[in-house]
Amino acid sequence: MIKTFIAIVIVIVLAVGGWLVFGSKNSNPNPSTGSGNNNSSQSNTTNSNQAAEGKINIHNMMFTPSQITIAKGGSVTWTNNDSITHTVVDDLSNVGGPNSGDIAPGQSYSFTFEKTGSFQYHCSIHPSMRGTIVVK
Ligand SMILES: [Cu+2]
Repeated sequence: MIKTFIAIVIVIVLAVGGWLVFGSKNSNPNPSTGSGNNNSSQSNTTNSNQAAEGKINIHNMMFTPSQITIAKGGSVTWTNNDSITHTVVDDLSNVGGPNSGDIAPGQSYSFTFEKTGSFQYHCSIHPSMRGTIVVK
């Protein structure tokens, strides 16, 4: 009787083990499908030029590129590659947009955009220097 019982237990263990393997095989395609969906949404994000982060080069008295689109919650980093000091100041300076203060040559300034919208900014030292950050 004891041997029979042990044999039954072994069969049950094997069956459960097999079910776990079978179950894990079954559950694998679902996460794959899920990540496939994630991949396609990432592709859509790339196609619409929405990046989590943006980089803007300050050079020759210009912000390059002058307009970028980022995703909400993304940050933008301006790097001053000019030989003179510049700033990055939101045109509407009271809405919580970027306000860098002086960015010395070789220095960078980062700002995280938590709200959607179109943020136009300029250099307070050289008002002709202008740029736009679109946050979607
Ligand atoms: Cu400037």
